[in-house]
Amino acid sequence: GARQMGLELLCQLKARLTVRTLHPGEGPFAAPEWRGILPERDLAEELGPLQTCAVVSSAGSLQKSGLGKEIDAHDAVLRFNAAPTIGYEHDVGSKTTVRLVNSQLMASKEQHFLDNPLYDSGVLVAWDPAPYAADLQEWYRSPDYPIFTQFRARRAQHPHQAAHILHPQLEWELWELIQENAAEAIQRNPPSSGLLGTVLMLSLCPLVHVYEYLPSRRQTDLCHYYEHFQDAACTLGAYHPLLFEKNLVRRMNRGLDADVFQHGRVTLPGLSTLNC
Ligand code: NCC
Repeated sequence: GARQMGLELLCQLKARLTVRTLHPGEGPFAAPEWRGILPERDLAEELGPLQTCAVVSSAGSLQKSGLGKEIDAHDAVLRFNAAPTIGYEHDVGSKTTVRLVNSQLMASKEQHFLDNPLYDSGVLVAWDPAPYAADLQEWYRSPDYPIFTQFRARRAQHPHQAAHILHPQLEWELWELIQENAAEAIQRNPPSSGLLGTVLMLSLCPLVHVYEYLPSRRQTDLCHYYEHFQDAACTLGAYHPLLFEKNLVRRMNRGLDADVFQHGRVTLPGLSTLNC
């Protein structure tokens, strides 16, 4: 039945995905300008043992959710890009354990990635849309946005904050899985930060709740809970194959459909708990 299919999907994730950050000294990161830049410890060591993790999408439908307390009760909370907590605690909580940022944001003048205090809490994990099937060298030569210079600049200004770069192999491994499980050809762009962050937490945590990635009854055209900007593409996708990603997560959900509808909450078992 449907639940069995969901477990099979999760097992495919576990068997096929490379969920890790870059190690010091590998490939192009052996160059002298990278000395001391990439962390010696991986994310799992950095965060210590975790039982429950929350992934908080940036969707406008988090407004008036009242989910803040529930979100903060998790051992670790992952947030995305420029999503703030100050002023939005009631709906999204105040704890930030990991912040996943895309390279477009890192390079954008308006976002002030190097000095906005928004980026000071938690461990940063940076990612960039790598060319399809590229190796590290090829990606290093032509990232989508200047992730590498920005990452080094951030490390120089904040030497005590842990910061990682996501291994880009994950993007296209996930994309292949999304494509195999879709009924039509999807756009050849990497998955959204939302799915990457969810999979990252599935690799670190035995129990993961994802909030407002699958839209609840509060679904709205409001793009983000923290901005007056309306665009249905934020929820359904344009560049990212969002609709297809979300369909995959819907099938993997172990929680009730009513929890999605009422609370925007998806429940997923961590990859380490699966007996595949
Ligand atoms: O908007 P964004 O995403 O930062 O949102 C983070 C993740 O939350 C989920 N989401 C968001 C809004 C919404 N209405 N529904 C949702 O489900 C998505 O899973 C999304 O990934 C990104 O994925 O990195 C993205 O980043 C923004 C933008 O670069 C950053 O916010 C920085 O300003 C992209 N927006 C634009 O390029 C204009 C967005 O396409 C993807």
